[in-house]
Amino acid sequence: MRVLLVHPSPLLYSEIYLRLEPLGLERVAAALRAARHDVRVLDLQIFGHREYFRELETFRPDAVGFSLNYLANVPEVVDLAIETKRRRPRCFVFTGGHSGSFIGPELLDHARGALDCAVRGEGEASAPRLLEAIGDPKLETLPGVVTRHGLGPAPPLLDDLDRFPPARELTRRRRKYFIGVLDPCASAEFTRGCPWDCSFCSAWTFYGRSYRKASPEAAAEDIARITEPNVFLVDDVAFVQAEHGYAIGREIERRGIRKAYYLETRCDVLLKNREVFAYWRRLGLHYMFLGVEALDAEGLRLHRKRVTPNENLRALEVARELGLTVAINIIADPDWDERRFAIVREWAMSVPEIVHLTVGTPYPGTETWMTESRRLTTLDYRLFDVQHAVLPTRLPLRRFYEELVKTQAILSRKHLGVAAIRQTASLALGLLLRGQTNFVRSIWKFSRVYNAERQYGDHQRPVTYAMRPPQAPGSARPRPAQLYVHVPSSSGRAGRAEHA
Ligand code: B12
Ligand code: SF4
Repeated sequence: MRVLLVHPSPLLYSEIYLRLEPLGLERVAAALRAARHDVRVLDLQIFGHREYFRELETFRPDAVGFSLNYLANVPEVVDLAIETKRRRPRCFVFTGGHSGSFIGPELLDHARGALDCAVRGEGEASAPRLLEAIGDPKLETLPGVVTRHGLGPAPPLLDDLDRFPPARELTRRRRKYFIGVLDPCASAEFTRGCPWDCSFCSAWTFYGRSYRKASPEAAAEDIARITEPNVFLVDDVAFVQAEHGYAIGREIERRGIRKAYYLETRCDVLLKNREVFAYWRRLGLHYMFLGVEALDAEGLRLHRKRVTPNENLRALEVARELGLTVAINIIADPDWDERRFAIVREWAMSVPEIVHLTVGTPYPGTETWMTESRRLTTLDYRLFDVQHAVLPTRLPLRRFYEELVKTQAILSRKHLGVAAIRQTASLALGLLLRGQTNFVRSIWKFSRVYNAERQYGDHQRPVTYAMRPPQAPGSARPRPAQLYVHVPSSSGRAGRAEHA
């Protein structure tokens, strides 16, 4: 069967700092190829819709699968599904991905028959089974498949993360993938899932709070196959198990691989496993993202981060001692007033780290989605991108955006401004000489993208597809299993028991 897998367009806000390869789609593509399908991947972060329609005509796919990791991409994907069915009525059209897994039935409603199904959870096992079942009523009862007849059983977890290494050869114009000065940059995955349970996050609910590891040999082999000099490790929390981090590192050393790495982890993990991060520093780790989220104990408690402000500060010190460039994230609550923004600005300017500010947003699949008692002020998917306020703001909305953008601009000037550029000038020049323009271009995009008037204006756009709001906002804390997409296997549970 000819299968076209499509990643939707980027959100402008994330494009400033990075653009990354669609690793999930590349893994699904590998599984479909193993089942002898003829697969192509099209990344609309790089190509336009015109290219998509050209693929429809020239490749003539029998099936098109869209990746829906992000809610903000829902309208685009629904529109593309409708147009695909109009042009190729016999083509089987489906979605998969993180956010899509939590809202399958509403996606099918929006598409009014143009989507044949939505796949919940990991795609490696489900997608081949799904394509095999096209035209057979048993499709409706497949694990992880949502059709207009309802939800099939919960999808099982992939038994072995080594099985389908990403089909990176299917993504074109790979020089477009970058994060900051890691330009160009590939992505890789060492582990999947997260043993913690933060209230605002759906990483743990998606994988049923399981935690799985690739074998050190397969992880190193995958890095060896990467041709780019830089690698973004997509693990939710890197090196939760120090031994696993060492084992991969030793395999990488044994193969003589030298790359620059970016990874994301928790402050308490960095404190506990400092030595493994020091080891990776020697292997090429340069940049680290730490989800600090809140500066005060009460904020951390509300997010259920299970760390203290003191641990967060100590972790920043450790990262500095290791010589890592660190970016951290703080969640701005829509309830913030001018004083709260000012406190964060002051703190952020007092530390050398890059500080990002995102807006607290209840997402389907998170605990907050059910427990948040404040009513959503919008049901526009496009505003669920952690850059817009979807809950009532204490300040008038326009003022809130002015404060947000002012804060982001001040924080960005720290690392994207002229003074900082001067420091990175030789680096930027080197990139330009190698024909890599992503980083340098990103510097100029900031004021075009972060603009209070524009963010406020985004709320006035007509809404074609409205989200289904939470059924009982402000309800009691749900049982974790009520939120899960995947029901963890016994090995997944073991991973959690050891490390939570
Ligand atoms: C890397 C990453 C990014 C990259 C995007 C890379 C890319 N082009 O795909 C960047 C940094 C740009 C990014 C940005 C954002 N991200 Co992000 N991101 C991740 C992260 C850490 C890893 C994704 C990944 O590669 N995983 C590994 C691959 C193998 O898994 P996967 O993509 O999920 O794919 C599997 C399944 O989903 C499924 N699947 C996926 N697509 C398809 C398609 C079909 C047809 C099928 C059948 C199956 C299928 O099968 C795959 C294999 O099992 C996840 C957390 C996570 N653990 O997933 C967060 C995550 C997805 N991001 C999140 C968010 C909120 C964002 C942002 C909105 C905010 C932000 N943090 O800046 C932005 C906006 C993104 C945008 N639209 O531009 C949230 C999503 C929350 C939600 N419910 O919507 C997550 C879960 C992080 C979190 N803990 O909250 N992100
Ligand atoms: S530790 Fe990170 S990935 Fe895990 S639940 Fe919390 S925010 Fe999500």
